[in-house]
Amino acid sequence: MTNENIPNLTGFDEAALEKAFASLEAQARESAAALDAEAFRLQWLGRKQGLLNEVSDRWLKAAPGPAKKAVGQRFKVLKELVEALLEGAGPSDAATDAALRAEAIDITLPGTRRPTGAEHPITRTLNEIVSVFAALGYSVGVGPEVETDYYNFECMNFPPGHPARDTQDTLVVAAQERKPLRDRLLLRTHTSPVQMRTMEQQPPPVRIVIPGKVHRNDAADATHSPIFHQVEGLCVDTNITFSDLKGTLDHAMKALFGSAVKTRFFPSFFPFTEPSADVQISCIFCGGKGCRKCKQSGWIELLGCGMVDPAVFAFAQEKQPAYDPKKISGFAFGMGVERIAMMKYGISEIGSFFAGDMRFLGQFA
Ligand code: 2U9
Repeated sequence: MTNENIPNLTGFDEAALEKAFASLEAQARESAAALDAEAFRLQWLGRKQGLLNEVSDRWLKAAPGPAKKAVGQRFKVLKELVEALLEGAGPSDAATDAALRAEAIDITLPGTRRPTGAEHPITRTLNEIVSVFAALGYSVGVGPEVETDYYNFECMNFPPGHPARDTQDTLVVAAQERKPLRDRLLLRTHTSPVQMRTMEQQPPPVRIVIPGKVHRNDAADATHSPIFHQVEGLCVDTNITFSDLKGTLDHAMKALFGSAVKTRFFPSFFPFTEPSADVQISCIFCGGKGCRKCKQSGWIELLGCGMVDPAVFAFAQEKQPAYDPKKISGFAFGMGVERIAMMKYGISEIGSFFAGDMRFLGQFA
């Protein structure tokens, strides 16, 4: 736009002034939108070539006496509009500099603190247990948390309708009723299905530990949670005896709780092992003298174990004939990770592991 855009006024009556100033206001708004602030300022407020000077010279000063006041008032409004548009116009280089300076990083301010995470106490305990067996040459296996009835129960020697199924408080997947029982889906109640899947994949010898999450429809209390973690182990080879089982678990408990710990084995029952045993360790709090933690007995029950039942090997044999109970034998064991972590860290509520309270978790950082 040049100064030729300022036409001569055709008259000084209200209507002519209204039309002339309205047109200028529209031009000012257009320019403000199109130009950066400095170009806009020069165009309208420039000392020599500025359009407002031109308007002042050609309209205001040229106005006849009686019209001067009306032109002057409208000129003042136009000038205020131009100044207001300048305030809000696109940034000049100088304005950009100022804005950047305002946003610049102040290197004298303290930095943003990003706290480092830490291993969850369950993960840590689980890894510790796994490491003890890894050092004995065991591999680590993983498998699905949603299992079939066959792998969770049937092949583990819980036949359909077996009362021991009830003791597992199983959470089942909905709408499975039309499938044959063996294919129905459920949340695994133990990690044993992974051992069976491993045997189906490879002939003996097998030495594996399976850490993982399991689910039971248990009411939550200080020591029970419907989700918890297990580490189970399986060793299958020729001539594996109950002595191998005792020696392995005695070593594992010493590695986990200190070399002074003793173990003892009591008869127990599991559908998948025969014979079965519960394992106690000498109380790690009182050294076996008797205290509140061990209910004055000097012993704490920590895990279960046994020799793999020939009926379980018979299921493995359907896919791997080498699991012939006449030729091989094996032991298995299982332990609850939460229970061990609670003992190791002196935690009284199992729910603390899953509540996500940073005051609890932060103690393990
Ligand atoms: C196969 C054969 C046998 C796994 C075993 C236990 C004993 C046991 C419990 C400990 C506390 C579960 O976490 S807990 O609630 N487990 O006592 N588990 S023997 O036996 C197997 C596994 C796989 C093929």
